[in-house]
Amino acid sequence: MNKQADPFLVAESNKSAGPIAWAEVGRSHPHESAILHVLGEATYTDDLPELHGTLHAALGLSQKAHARIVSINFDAVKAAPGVISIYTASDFPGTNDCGPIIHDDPILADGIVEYVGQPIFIVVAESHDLARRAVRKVEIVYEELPAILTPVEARAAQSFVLPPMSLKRGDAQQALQNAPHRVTGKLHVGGQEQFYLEGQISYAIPTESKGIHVYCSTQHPSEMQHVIAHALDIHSHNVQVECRRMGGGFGGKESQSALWAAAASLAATNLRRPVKLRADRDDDMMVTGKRHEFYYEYEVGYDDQGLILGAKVEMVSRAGFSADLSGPVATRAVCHFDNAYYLSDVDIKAMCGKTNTQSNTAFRGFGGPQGAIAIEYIVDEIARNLGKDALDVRKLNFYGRNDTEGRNITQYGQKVADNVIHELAAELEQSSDYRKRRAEITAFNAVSPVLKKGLAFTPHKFGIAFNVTHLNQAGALVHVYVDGSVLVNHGGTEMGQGINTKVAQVVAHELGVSLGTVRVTATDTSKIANTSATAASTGADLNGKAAQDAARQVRERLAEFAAKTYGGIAADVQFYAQQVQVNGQSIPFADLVGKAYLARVQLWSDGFYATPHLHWDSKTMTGSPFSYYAYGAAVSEVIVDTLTGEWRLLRADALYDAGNSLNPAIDIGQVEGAFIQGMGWLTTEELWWNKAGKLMTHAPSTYKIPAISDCPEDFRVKLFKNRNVADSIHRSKAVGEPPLLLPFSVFFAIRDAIASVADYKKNPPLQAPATGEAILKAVEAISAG
Ligand code: MTE
Ligand code: LUZ
Ligand code: MOS
Repeated sequence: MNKQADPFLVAESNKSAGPIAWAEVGRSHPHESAILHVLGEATYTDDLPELHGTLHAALGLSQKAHARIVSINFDAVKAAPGVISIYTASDFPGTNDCGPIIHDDPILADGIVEYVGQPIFIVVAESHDLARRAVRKVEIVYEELPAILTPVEARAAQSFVLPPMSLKRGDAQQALQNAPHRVTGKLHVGGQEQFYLEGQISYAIPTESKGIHVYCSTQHPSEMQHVIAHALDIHSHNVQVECRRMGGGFGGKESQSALWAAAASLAATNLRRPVKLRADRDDDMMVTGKRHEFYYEYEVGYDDQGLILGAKVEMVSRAGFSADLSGPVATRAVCHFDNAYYLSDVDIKAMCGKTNTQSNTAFRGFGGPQGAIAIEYIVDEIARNLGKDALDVRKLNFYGRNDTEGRNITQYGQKVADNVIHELAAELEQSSDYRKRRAEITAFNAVSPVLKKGLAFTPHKFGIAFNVTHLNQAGALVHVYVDGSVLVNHGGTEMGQGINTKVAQVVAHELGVSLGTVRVTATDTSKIANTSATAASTGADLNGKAAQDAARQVRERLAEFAAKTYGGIAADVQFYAQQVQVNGQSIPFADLVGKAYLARVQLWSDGFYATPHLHWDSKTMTGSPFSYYAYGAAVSEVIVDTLTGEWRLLRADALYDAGNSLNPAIDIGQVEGAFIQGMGWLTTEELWWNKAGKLMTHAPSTYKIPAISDCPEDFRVKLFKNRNVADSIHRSKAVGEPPLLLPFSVFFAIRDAIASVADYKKNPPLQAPATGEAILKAVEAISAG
């Protein structure tokens, strides 16, 4: 992998030169837990020392996709070794529900089961192993009901978890009629398992007077607190939820950690003993929701150059049996159907198909990738129909650069005020040698009958902010201790993405101290109240701003104290390189803090941030839901064996707009990770349910995520030099989700390689994931006749 020179190291070596050169943000600091990760010393929930008397739970799961439970016989479960107790839906003193928005999501099935894998009961036993063995001994009599197993079936039956959504601008029908050319088609894009390395887990410890302390691997401690409080019918102030870190979340622990947290809490409260519930991989995959699979039908009109004149699309997602976050996911899909392209006349419909399968949920990109891949598929077809290079058609359709150029209002009415896709694409086209390699590949394919190479360039534009406006808020606490060391707590959660490192950098920078003196503690609902999920890529944006606000208040008090003590005015006091510059004197930060304490200056503060200028009308699907856009593009080159369907990614170049990156090393890591994860989604990761609705790909033996050997040997990831137009934290941009769209280029490179079989004259009907089987089918389809 190519490492780019770190421009920020220059500033680092200069750091005694003064406040201009000194910086703790914008530098490639290692992840705050990097050493612990490598040594295996980072504490995950299951690594916490267990309290004396800890018991272990396991869940009993439905074997039917849709059925009425006629009877349950627990005799053999009760008689199994080590079993302490069993709980069912009726044992919740409060509401048996963990739905994050709509309350249609039972924690334990009550009378009716709606998918294979749905939890029905909890068994508590003396060990994890005994609990797991005992649950299997249950005898359940079901009366089977008709099941809906695919989104297409759901649409046919008008079975939806929410009313369908619609967004129209202009007159798509008229535009289609007037267009010189039209393309129509269908596309199917599969779902994806989050496959966090650490599975779902909660460890619930009863505390005095109805209290409960829950250690939970979750992106959303406050939501866990609410669900537990409602389920147990106690106040939120009785519930403390804590998460030091997750071994990955990827959206899968935004809402769906709640079931495990509530189940463990119910058992712990009843037994007055600590209870741990840890899912093994198969149970985790059988129970929890995944990325939404989407099915699209589209009709698009375009001119001789490939300019899109009108577009109609209908999308239906696999929501699963309950709503969960399917509504906001579909909304984000609708708001990303444009991707980087201006669509003057559009008619978009989105439906959340209710199916008797796992309730699908957040996964990196949150519907954005599903919206954008549809238009990319269409643009790819337009280019092939016109015999043009797809990059040229893409560029032609890009949003306008500015007001003068126009073409800069999205289909939902937000102005694209920060467009850099033209410059970014031009830079990548150059640095990747796109044109030269295109010619080489065409020449290679002409003489290679079986092995075919493919190349594709795909751009993205991704809206940053929760599309549910009120979620765009965050809080933080900054404590400066008398010795000058700093402790930070914020509402975000660490899932490996480096939020704690970034927030610590922001605080260190604000106080002018080195990163080493700042420590970030576990996320805890008793410290910051009413937090949003760490999601929508906004973690560092929101919590960074909140922590900066808190640190600024402490600094201002210190500046005032310094001016009072040493002379001069507070506004002139500077904090950098562990020193405080006041009235011509340089005082070590820790010395000033010690003196301020004796003078009874408050050395800690809270901070708060709410993203400004956001609004959204969900009825008309219009407004300005995003704070800004993050742009990127990638070029991928593949080689495909058209006889076996095997393929390799030979080289990938990615350019990502992280604004003024807070930490270039972490951001490059995020881009690399998202790229490979997205590549898995579109290629090898296939979710497959059998005719009875049972997910058969529920372990790594049958569900193939990318391995290190699937990463391209030649992987060139760079950050685009930019500065956020929006007033984000140090003008950086979010990085968590958007780069998941970069490996669209892998999928379209595979499609390009397949197209060469028919001399680039036909559109291969390649569906995602492009498994070996899907590739062979597409080759066969265009080879015939
Ligand atoms: N990176 C790692 N290592 N592990 C994760 O679970 N989740 C992704 C992304 N990057 C994830 C990750 C998702 S889905 C989101 S929304 C963002 O991180 C959340 O973190 P941030 O907002 O702080 O970037
Ligand atoms: N919207 C969004 C959401 O854009 N991203 C999210 O993760 C999310 N989560 C809950 C509700 N809306
Ligand atoms: Mo990320 S899907 O917003 O947790």
